[in-house]
Order: sequence, then C-alpha cells, then structure tokens
Amino acid sequence: MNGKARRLYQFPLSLYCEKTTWNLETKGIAYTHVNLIPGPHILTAWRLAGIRTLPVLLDGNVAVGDSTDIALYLEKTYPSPSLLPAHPEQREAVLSLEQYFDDIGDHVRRCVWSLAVDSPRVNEIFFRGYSTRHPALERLLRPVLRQMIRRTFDVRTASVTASWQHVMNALELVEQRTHGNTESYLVGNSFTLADLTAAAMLAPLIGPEQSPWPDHHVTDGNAGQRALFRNRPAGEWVLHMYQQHRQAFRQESSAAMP
Ligand SMILES: N[C@@H](CCC(=O)N[C@@H](CS)C(=O)NCC(=O)O)C(=O)O
Repeated sequence: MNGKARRLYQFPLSLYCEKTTWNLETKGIAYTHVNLIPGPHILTAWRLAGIRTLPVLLDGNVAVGDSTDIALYLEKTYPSPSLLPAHPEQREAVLSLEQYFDDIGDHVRRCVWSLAVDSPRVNEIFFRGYSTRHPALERLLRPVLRQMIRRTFDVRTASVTASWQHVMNALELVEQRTHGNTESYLVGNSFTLADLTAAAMLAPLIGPEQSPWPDHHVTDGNAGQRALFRNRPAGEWVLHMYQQHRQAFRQESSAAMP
C-alpha cells in the first residue's frame, strides 16, 4: 500500500459504495470510510480519480473510481480470497452478470426514491450516516431536496414504471440461475463478485439487517414493497447472501469532507 492511507470516499447510503465496502470486507482489507456531501463530492472525486461519482478508493498513491473498476483493481492487487473464478468460462459469466446487476443499481435507486421522496422523513433518509446534521435547516430545505432527488434520479412516472420492470427481470434472473434455491450461487459453487453485486444492488428493496437499509430505516411506502419481495425466492436469496457473507454494517469513520 506504499505506507500511505487506504480510504474509501463514499456516500453512507449509496448502493455502489455498499458494493465496494462489502468487496473490501470480503477480502479482509483494512480501510477508513470518508463520507462526502453530495454536490461538493465532485471536487474530491474529480481531483482523485477524474470522475464525478462515488465510490472512489484511495490505496496509497493509487486512486480508483467506479465500483467495478475498484473490484477489478482489488482482484489484481489483493488476489486472495478471490471473487473471480479461475475457469475462463465461469470468469466470463461472473463478469457479465456483474455488469448486468451493476446497471440494475440505477433502476433500484429510482424505484426506492419513488417510494421515499414524498415521505416527511425524506431529509432524514437522505442525510442518514453523516456525523453533522442540521435538522431545522433540513426541514426548511425539504421541498428543494425533493426537487433535487426527482431530477437527479429521474423520478418520473414513465421512468419509474420502466425501472420496476428492469427490477422484476433482475429478480427473475436470480431465480432462474439459482433454481429458486436460496443457498445456490449465480455461477459455480462459491460466492463471487456476481453474487456480491446482485445482492448489494437489490438490497435496498429487500432490507437485510446487515445492510445500510434495515427495516427501521425505511418509510411505510417501502414496507409493503419489501414484504412482497421477501416472499420471493430472489428476496430470500438476497437475505441469505447477506447473512452468510456480509458482516454487520458499520461506519468506521463518518468525517464529512468536501
Ligand atoms: N457505475 C458507477 C456508479 C456510481 C454512482 O452512480 N454513484 C452515485 C452514488 S450511488 C454518485 O456518485 N452520484 C453522484 C453524481 O452522479 O454526481 C459505479 O459502479 O461506481
């Protein structure tokens, strides 16, 4: 690590940051979280990795952005335990599923916000995980925050309907590949980057206890949807992957820095 710090720049409730957190944890790699404020985060992400989004991993002198690129970097730099099979065909299958579920993340985010954006707790949900909070100011800015969420995540009826369809397809794919067996893996007989990505991307709709989105964090709108999804094999599969492969969610550090 070149004797320097290893840091994960993130948003506390981002599903892509959750994916990288789980990735680092599975590999047993020590690091600190740095929580950034949405908006000003761009300055840091751009300076470090030349991108606008989080997560960004700083590993000594090396900065890597994008959760998939980070996963590939980690595989190369810290090969054991590996999350990619050695067999070329299986490896190809894992990488292609990883990409598919990574893209599903955008749809999941839109669907979840469509359920939460009108909640009176929208500010609480958006800013959860930050060490410094200003409840009175947040309440005042609630209408602006709602507008910003709708615009950023394209929470319009047509887009939301299309995204729910993508989500349903993703749940079906999990069920097909695992034959409805909650203990099976998407490729081969062991936990891979495909399982990690699929479970992390679908988790905000399912709410595993070990994830950043347990039940006590969600609004009533989400509760009905969660119950529905948990009754499906794909929902049970996500819960099982979290139980078996993810330690309890925790924030090592919550310093908010631009
Ligand atoms: N494909 C990217 C997606 C990352 C992403 O969309 N991150 C969101 C947070 S969940 C973000 O940084 N959004 C802020 C922005 O777009 O300005 C990855 O896998 O890292």
